[in-house]
Amino acid sequence: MGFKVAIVGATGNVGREMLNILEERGFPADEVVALASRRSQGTEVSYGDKTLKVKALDNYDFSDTDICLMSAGGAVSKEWSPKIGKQGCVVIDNSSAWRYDADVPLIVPEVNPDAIAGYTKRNIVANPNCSTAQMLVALKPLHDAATIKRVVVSTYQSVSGAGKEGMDELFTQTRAVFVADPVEAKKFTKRIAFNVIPHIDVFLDDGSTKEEWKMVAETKKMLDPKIKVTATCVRVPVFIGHSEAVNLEFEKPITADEAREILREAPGCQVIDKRENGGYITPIESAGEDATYISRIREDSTVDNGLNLWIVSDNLRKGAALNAVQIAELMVERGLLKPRAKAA
Ligand code: 11C
Repeated sequence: MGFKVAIVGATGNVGREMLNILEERGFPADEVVALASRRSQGTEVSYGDKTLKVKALDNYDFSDTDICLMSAGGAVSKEWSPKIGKQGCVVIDNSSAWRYDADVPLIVPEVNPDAIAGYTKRNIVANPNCSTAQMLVALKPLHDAATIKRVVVSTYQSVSGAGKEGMDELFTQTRAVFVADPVEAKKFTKRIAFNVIPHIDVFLDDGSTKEEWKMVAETKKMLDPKIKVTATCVRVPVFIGHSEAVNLEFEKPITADEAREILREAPGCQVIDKRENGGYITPIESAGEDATYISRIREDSTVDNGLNLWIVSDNLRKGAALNAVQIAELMVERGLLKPRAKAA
């Protein structure tokens, strides 16, 4: 007997990708249910060669559902995840609502799989922010080898991180520029077409943004609370794929060649690092792929034991939907989930 899986937010960018990935990876689901707000009730979404009709979240009974993959934003998750968890259904939540709660594990399976055991307190597991997830897939094996002291990261984040509206805005503005129509900014604070915007999520009192703060807090929770992290997060006119320029300072010496060899063997990582024209990854090539790609691995001689990396991944997959499905797979592998049928 397989599992009954519900996807909340099934009509969004990440929800649709969750359905694709469950099917592609052959997740042992007997039944998959697509849920969303009443507004989307009846919308059709694809799950492999099946078409699912979206049902309304607010009158769905979770008592015979085993796993809920939730990607409906923080407010919906705050309200619904505890109620769903109390019905015995494990919630794997893609929002930031529960990530920093001490009773909720925040998991990237390649980084901190053992922390999954903590899910029992609330029946909720949190999925990290996309920028943190891909960075830590690459940093974990290097931290194990030489102990990272400090991370300086600048991100180049695609518009799909801001949802379908973000993608539509890049498309519409680009077309408007070409046909000399007025360019309107709605989703983003400034024009994104042919521009970059150093602002993602809200501003905090210290001048950083919440997106930057998330990279700090989530790295400390998942990898090591002793690591110092400073981040600058920037939106760029790319549809899919987040890129990151990362500077690392280690406690112990590590050469670029050693780092390259470690990353070649590391789970989830793919090294593309030829020092020639085009011998590196760009976000376009990462779209639709599962790997976290690492290029431009080189020593930084301006600090002791310094390295620079370029890290790219599909933000909708490893940064969101794939990681959520991998968490569900981890729970199945560890025998933490057992299919349950509705009591007769
Ligand atoms: C972006 N990283 O690119 C964000 C999207 O905390 O899960 C994901 C926000 C989050 O805009």
